[in-house]
Amino acid sequence: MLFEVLIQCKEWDCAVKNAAYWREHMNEGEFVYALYTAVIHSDLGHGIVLPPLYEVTPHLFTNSEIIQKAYTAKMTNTPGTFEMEFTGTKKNKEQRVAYFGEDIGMNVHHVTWHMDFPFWWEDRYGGHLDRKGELFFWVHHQLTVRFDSERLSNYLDMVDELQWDKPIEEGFAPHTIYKYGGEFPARPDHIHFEDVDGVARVRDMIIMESRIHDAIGHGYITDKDGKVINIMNDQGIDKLRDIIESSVYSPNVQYYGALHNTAHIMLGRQGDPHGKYNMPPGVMEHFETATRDPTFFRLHKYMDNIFKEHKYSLPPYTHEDLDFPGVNVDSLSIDGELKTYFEDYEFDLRNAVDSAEGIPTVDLKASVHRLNHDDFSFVADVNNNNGKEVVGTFRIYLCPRFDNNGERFDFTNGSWHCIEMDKFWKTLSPGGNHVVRKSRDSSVTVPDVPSFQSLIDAADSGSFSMPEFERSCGIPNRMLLPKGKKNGMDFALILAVTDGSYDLTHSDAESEHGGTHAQCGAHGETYPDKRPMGFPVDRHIPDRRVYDETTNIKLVHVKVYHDDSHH
Ligand SMILES: [Cu+2]
Repeated sequence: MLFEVLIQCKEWDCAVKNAAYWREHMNEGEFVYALYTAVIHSDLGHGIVLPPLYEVTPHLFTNSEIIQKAYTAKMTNTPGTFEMEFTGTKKNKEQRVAYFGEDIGMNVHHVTWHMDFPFWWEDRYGGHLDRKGELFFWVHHQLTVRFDSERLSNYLDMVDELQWDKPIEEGFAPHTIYKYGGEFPARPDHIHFEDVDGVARVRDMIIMESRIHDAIGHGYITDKDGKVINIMNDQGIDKLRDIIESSVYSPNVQYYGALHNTAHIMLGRQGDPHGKYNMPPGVMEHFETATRDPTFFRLHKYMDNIFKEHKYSLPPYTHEDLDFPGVNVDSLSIDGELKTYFEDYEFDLRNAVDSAEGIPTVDLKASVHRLNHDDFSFVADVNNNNGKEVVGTFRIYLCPRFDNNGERFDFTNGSWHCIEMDKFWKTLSPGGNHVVRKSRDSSVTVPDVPSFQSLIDAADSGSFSMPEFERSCGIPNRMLLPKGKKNGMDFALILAVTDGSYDLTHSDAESEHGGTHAQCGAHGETYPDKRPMGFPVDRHIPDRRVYDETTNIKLVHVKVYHDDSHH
């Protein structure tokens, strides 16, 4: 309702006065969600930098131990900084990778992605969101492969997919509390899925899943009038995702249901499936908190395998599909060292506690461990023998080479686990081109958002121009690299340079399209790249010689190191 009100405001006054009024009259979680989503999508929102959500609703980004300490500190008027530990103990091997699912910046990326591309979006709000379904596939695929890589660097097997008729292996004790409404419910290990009253039966989930497998097997979706929509093409993934999420873009929600959204609620309610204990919604039911629960990644592996089934049913790329005649990548290397480390970072907890007129403000902070890496550059020598300027699309991927048993991935399985590092366009002069691309400029990432207080200070000072922070969707730049190993973790680094005059949907080759387009799209515009997301490693590769013989694609081996001396 509030989003409808705000998005229909044509004047600043209308938006601000409604926001001020509803702030006093609505549930604060709903208010924040509606306001953020409206600022992102309204024309009136240009130039606004939204404060980091972990400082607006800290309850959803930190654990109950920290919140208790903050309450005590506030009541006793004692400022404090509280060190935040990741949920659980070392007895739980999943705890080794909790730094990823509980990373405050990664969670902001995930929430904001869902605000940029709401499942309930209708085009009457402000136009069609280009390739929303495919972006959903791609951003969650990337979270999945990234989590797997983090697991490998911590000597854990990659995630197994969730199955409705098998026990949910990992339990989860969230140690997270709502501001109003009690503790998030916990779930013990090895429980069997139960039907959830008022949501779905387990059988319904299996039926929905099999209808989707049928669509993939047939190569078409059936819309609500019985018309057939072909998915055996580049656009198939977009349509498939629309029916799985599902979004308002689904052509047949009656038949295909909403596998993804319902699965989140099913998982969130397994601690109290029949409402016997009056527990509030689980972490899986909020975008802010979902990735804290290891089953988030099981669920998304399950979804991801459905997409893989579709992608691998398409014909493999041929040499002609991949080739960029006259362009050779002669060398590919890294300037600097690929090195990760953990750092401590403080964020403000003042919004976690209540305040009132006349009560002094008390400085309250949480200190968290965050993954970071040294800056580096990708360096490539690209030869253009076309005798004229051409535009190249540069796609860079980093792919783990070995599984947790030290078994080397073959080309086709390994390529499905590739992590997107960057995508950009460059004009190539005739002859040799020495291309240097800084890690900080990656179109997959966003820089650290300034703190709420520094945004308030900037606004108070009257000079406020921070276009680089306007978008919060994107992997935090400090997390561009997956965690390495002390003695180096082995990756394949792949650069594919393809023909920009074919791929690029815009005319300006050197534009950065808002900086974070690879997984978040170019805001309000057509997705800049015509090719399927994940190209050219998104399909079955029965014969790797097709790639080896394509001179505009280069693969080299690199190692990512982890420095654990930092703290
Ligand atoms: Cu999600």
